[in-house]
Amino acid sequence: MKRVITYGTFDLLHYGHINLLKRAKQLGDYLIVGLSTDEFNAIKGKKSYFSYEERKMLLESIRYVDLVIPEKNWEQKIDDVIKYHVDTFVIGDDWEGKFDYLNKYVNVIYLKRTPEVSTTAIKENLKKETKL
Ligand code: C2G
Repeated sequence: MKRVITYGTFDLLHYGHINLLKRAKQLGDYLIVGLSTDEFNAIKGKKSYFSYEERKMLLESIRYVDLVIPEKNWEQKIDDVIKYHVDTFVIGDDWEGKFDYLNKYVNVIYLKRTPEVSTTAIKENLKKETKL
């Protein structure tokens, strides 16, 4: 069984996230998602609209996702890939190069981000519309 892992906040779930998760699952048979906790989001400088529990429930309802674990810090990835016997780490290419250190343990793959959609853009557009 080929196991794949990815990490993220996945707030205001949109088709860019789904495109990523779908392609991630195509790289193996079992997909683990390290979901950023609300506390780790604060460290990342993000405040998500949905709580960790709400974002976890959404992710667990996606057919491509087999397991959701909490992402609490930047340092846990090596332990995670060992603990969960992961073969491949995958993430969007906005992170290109940032996780090459994991190459010692797993395949590291950066997938093309889906252009034009982002949680930030959604929030900005909604703000604009409500101002009209
Ligand atoms: N993504 C994408 N296309 C978009 C938006 C996001 O492919 N239009 C991908 C990102 O590249 C990432 C995943 O969807 O692989 C989740 O995106 P975010 O929730 O923004 O994750 P991020 O805040 O980048 O957290 O330790 C890693 C971090 O937790 C990643």
